[in-house]
Amino acid sequence: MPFCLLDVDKDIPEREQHIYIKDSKEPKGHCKQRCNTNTIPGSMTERGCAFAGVKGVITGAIKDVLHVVHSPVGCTAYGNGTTKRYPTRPEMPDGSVFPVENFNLKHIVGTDLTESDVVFGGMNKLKKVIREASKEFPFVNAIYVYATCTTGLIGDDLDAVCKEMQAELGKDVVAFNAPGFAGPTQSKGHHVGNYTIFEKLVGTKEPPKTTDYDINLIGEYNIDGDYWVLEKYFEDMGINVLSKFTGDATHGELCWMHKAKLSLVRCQRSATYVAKLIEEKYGVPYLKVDFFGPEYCAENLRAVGKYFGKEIEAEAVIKKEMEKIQPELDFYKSKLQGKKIWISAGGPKSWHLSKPIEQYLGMDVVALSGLFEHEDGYEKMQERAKDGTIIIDDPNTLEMEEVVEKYQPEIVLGGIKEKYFFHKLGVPSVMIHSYENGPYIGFEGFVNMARDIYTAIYNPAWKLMEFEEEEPGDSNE
Ligand code: CFM
Repeated sequence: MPFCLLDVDKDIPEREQHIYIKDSKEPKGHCKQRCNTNTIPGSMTERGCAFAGVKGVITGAIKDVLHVVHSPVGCTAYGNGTTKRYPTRPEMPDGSVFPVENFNLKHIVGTDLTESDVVFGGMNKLKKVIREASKEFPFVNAIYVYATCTTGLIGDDLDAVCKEMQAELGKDVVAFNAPGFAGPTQSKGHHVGNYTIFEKLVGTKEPPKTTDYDINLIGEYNIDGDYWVLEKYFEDMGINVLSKFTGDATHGELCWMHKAKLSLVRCQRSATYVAKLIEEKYGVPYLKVDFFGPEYCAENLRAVGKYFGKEIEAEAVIKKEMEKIQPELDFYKSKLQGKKIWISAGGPKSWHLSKPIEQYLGMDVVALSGLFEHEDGYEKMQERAKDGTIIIDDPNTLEMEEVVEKYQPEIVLGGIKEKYFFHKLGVPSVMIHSYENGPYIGFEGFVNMARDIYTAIYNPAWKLMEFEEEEPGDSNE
C-alpha cells in the first residue's frame, strides 16, 4: 500500500492514513488519503480554525465593511489579518470613492470579553460595541459580526443581536456563526461564510448597470493583487467582472451576484458552495477555472472566451502575455532546472502549481502537502504528482523535519508559520499563501513567483550558514 508511516509518527500510527507516496501502479482513486478530519491528538498541526476560515479568507478581503469580532481580545488581534495581504482600491462600483484606502487591512473591532461577560452573557456588550463602532466608522456599508469559541460556547445569539442592530442602524448587520470549534479546520469557516452570504445577501440588491458579458469571479481574494492581474485580462477580452467573491469587492457586489451571466470559480476549495447555490436558485451557470501557470491560464481564458463567443479576444490576450514573459521564463528555467521543491499550501495551490512548476521551470516536485484539503483535492494532487512524491495531509512539525531530511527539498513553498522553521533547517522558503513579491497568478504572476524562488535559492546567505555538530554529552541543561 502506498501509505507511509514516518519514523516520527511511531506513537501516532493513525497518521499513516494521511500520508501517501505516489505509485502509478495503484488504480486511480484506489487509495483514499484520510483528510478533512479532526487533527489527531499529539500531532502538532499547522492548521487554522473555522473563524479564521470565514474572517481571514472569505470576508476579510471586502473593502467597505467593518468587522466586529465577539471574543476575548486574542481572536480579535489575530483576526486582524496581519499575515494576510489582500489590498483593496477605494473605487466603488457606482463611481464614488470609499474614504479609506485598504480599510480592510487597517481596522477591526472586538468586544474584549472578560469573565463576567462569560458568566452573565455578552449580548448587551456586543450591542454596545456595534453602536460605538458604527459611530466611529459611519461610512461603512455593512457590519459583519463573528462568533468565536467563547461566544459559541456561552450561546450568545448573534443573529438576534444583528437583526436588532440592523433595524436600529439602517444598514446590513450580518452574523457569521463559525466559532473556531465548528469544524476540523478553516475549511468549515469557508463553508459557513458561503452559506451566510448566499442566504442573507445574494439577491438583496441590484447592480448600478449590467452588460451581456458580466461574470462573478468567485474564490479570488486578490492576494497581493492577483485579482487585478485577472481583471486586466478580462477587460482586454471585453468581459466585465460584475462581482468578486471577495477580493477588492464591496458589500453591494455580494448582494447582486445573482445578476451575472456566468460564475467562474477560482479557488474551488473555499467557494464552490456559493457558485452552486447561485446556480440552483438563480440559474447562473458556473465554470471551475485555474489561472496558475501559463498553460492553465491560457486554457481557462479560452474556455471563458468560448462561453461568450470571444475566442479571438482570448487568443489575442494569451499571445500578447506569453510573448511578454517568455524570455524571463526561459532564464528562470535555466537556473531552476532540476531543483527539488516541496509545495505546502492550504490545499488547492498545491495541485494548481505542481504541474506548471515542473513544466515551465523544470523543477523536481518531491513533496506536496495541504492543511485542510478534501478528498477531491488530494485526488488531484495524486494525479498530478510523479511516482515517489510524498503527499501529506495536515503535516505536523516533526514530520516536516523528517521530510526535509529524507526528500532534501532545495526550497519549500509554504506559509509564514513554517517559513522560519525551514530557514533554521537551512532550507529557503517562499510564502505561497500571501506571496513575497506577488501577484503570482496569470502569466506575469508566474514569472514573479519564479523570480522569488530563484532569488531565495540563490541568496548567498545560505552559504554563510554553519551548523555545529553536537558532541556526545554536550548539553545546555
Ligand atoms: Fe483557496 Fe486561497 Fe487556497 Fe484558501 Fe488559505 Fe490562501 Fe491557501 Mo493560505 S482561499 S484554499 S484558506 S486558494 S489563505 S488565498 S493560500 S491556505 S491554498
